[in-house]
Amino acid sequence: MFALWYLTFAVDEIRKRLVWLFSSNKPANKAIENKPEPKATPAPAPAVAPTPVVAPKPAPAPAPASKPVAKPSTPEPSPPPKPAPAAAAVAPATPPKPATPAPAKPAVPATAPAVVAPKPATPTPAATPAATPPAATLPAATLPAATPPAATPPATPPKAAVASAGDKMPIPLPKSLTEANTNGNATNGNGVIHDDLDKKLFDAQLPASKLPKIDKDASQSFIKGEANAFVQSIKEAQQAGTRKQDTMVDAAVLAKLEEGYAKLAASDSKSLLKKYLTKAMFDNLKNKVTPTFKSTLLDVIQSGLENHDSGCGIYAPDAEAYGVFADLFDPIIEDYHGGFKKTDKHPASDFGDVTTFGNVDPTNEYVISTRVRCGRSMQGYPFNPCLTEAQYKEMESKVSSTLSGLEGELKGKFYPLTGMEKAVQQQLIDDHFLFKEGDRFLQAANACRYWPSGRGIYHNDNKTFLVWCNEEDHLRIISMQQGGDLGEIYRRLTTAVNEIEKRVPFSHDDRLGFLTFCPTNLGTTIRASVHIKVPKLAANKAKLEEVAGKYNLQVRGTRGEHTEAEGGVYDISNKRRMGLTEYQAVKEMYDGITELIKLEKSL
Ligand code: ADP
Ligand code: DAR
Repeated sequence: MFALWYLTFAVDEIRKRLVWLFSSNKPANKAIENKPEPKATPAPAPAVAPTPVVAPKPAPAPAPASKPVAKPSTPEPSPPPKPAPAAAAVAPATPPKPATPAPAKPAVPATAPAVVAPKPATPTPAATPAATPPAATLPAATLPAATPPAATPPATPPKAAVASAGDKMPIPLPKSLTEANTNGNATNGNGVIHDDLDKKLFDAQLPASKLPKIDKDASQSFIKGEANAFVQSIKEAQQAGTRKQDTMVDAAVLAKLEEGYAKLAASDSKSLLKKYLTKAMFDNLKNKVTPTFKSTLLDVIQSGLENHDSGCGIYAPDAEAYGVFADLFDPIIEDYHGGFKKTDKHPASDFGDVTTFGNVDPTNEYVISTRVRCGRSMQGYPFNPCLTEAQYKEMESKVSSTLSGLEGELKGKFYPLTGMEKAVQQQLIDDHFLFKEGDRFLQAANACRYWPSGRGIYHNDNKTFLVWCNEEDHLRIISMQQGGDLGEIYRRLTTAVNEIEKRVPFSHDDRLGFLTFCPTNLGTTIRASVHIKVPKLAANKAKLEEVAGKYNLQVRGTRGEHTEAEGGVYDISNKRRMGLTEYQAVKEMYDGITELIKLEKSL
């Protein structure tokens, strides 16, 4: 009789343990704060410990045989923990993300393009980053596809994951998972000391003579069955834990994503973002973060969510985003760059024979000015949304000192935007030498924080060679002059890029080429443009765009993207920058403009 009672009691105890151990009401891991709190250091992904299993409140020892106790009911699952406090809504001017250059490139699953996270070229003496958490706790984005992380909870789980006292598990864990505190009391894995009664119960032992005689065979098969069930439950917990690691995006970010996506879906936007971000893709990407800077899908698409008139609508907050969010970047890149597939590889840099280009308008009838620029990202630094004010200033200082070494026609001076007289600044903008301020697309992409800190322009005396610092890209290297002498302008640019690359290592990806903030500028990053008047062709803007499109040319307003032509002056340039060399991109512009001028003459 007693044996049956004890067996029932034992089964019930084990069942209770299993119920508690895997009840879903245990406290979840604290979601990683994506924004807006600045992170102290660009920690490698924080230790996302599996939900720590709180060591149990020792089960009451079976009462002495003489006093059968009432059958304990299955314990009520502990009350659901309070949801983690939602981070403040992501505001455009969110404070910085991590403070120091990205650490060495974290592993990225083979399926993603091997985007090279910028390697610190000369790493600044950063605060010692937190010890890299065991691989098993890195977010899924950097975990090899298969193995779920080990279920072994850390000896001292992070504070945020510590269950509250009310969640004490009523079932003793193996000793290995509990830690005795200094005064010898039994404690749970979080150092919570049981009260005295628990201790007495925990220490109470039945005398051997009182232990029930149990049918060995029955107990063996029972224990085997329970043990298998227990192991299965552990495996399920592991899978659940792995799944949880994908869910590392803050509730406020998710809410903003859902709201923005719904509005975009309902809009008549013609952006590439709307064209390619399907609901299924959105749901698949919305919980992902980049391993080093924990950039989210919101960081990638917020500009396009806020500006439905975007042409593209997305930016890469850091280099790893091109890999983590490749499902979205790849089709947009393919569409924008005229067919650069995710299996394609950008060719090696080749500026070709710079003497082959002449003047696109030798009689100076149509072309007012010609400009060739390329973008560069400095190794060791993420893109705008992840930069701190200190990094902006550090980069400005490096650019200024690097360029101060240039000689000959490239010799010039760096002019920080900070402190620049408004009249001087406006004149430079009006003369098309300096970038404009307040670009709403860049603002929505978090590219204008701390403005004007770290921003500036370098130029030679003639303003035919200029370098923008930290506008949209870390650097824009520009060669320009009045008239249509593309050959001279291109030669000057090529010389400048080669000179600067001797002094500054730039972020370059084996598949994507030179990395930039906007995917429309990847690869060669070259835009060769003319300011041109073609009044007959422009009489019908749609016709002008149609003809230009045949030559892979892009027609824009006088001040570039999203601006109108002033006095009939259009900015016409090569559209694609990937899947061809620098030389080929400029040739595409040279040939197309030559054809447009021929056509204008023929009308
Ligand atoms: P993005 O490609 O990032 O849109 P651009 O490199 O086209 O920016 O630079 C845009 C700025 O360069 C605008 O201020 C525009 O007026 C100026 N610009 C572009 N092409 C020319 C040109 N051929 N002559 C003079 N200014 C130009
Ligand atoms: N506002 C962005 C610009 C895309 C291309 N131009 C750049 N990167 N300067 C858009 O999506 O329209």
